[in-house]
Amino acid sequence: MKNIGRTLLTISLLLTGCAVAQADDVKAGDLVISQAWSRATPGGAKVAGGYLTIENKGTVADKLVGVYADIAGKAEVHEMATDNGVMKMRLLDKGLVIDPGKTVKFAPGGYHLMLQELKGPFKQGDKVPVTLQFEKAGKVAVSLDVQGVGAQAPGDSGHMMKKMPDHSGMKM
Ligand SMILES: [Cu+2]
Repeated sequence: MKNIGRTLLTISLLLTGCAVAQADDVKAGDLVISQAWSRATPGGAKVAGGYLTIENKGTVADKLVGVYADIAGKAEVHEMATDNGVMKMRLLDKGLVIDPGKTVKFAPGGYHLMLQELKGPFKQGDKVPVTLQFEKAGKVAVSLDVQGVGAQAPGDSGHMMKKMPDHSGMKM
């Protein structure tokens, strides 16, 4: 009986360990996805950005071709860039190539997951499940850790409220 108890304890510890590791890094084939986060949506906002880091540890390129989220009526992969001094974003309708040996970081002011037609607010501390669709690695489920309203990075409390380009007030 004692041994069984110990075995069960070991198993549950192992399971807990796995769950914790998954919240941070998600492995799918040669890809490692980490630091998935988003921001709390202020009063009734219907759009939110999703940010994460994708590392390709393999020897062939893969491509992020789509994103899905139950909470969003529409979800897309976007890029934000300065065009003649004006910040603009565009839909990456041909997907985003993740070259072998490279790490692509999604962040405010750059690549982002654009979640639109939100069915509910994002609150700080929430975990928002989204599914990434890769050409080779297939569907990969990740969850976005929701940070404070003004956060610029995961773990950022958002109190600084730096003036960085983001979606608030942007027109599509
Ligand atoms: Cu966008």
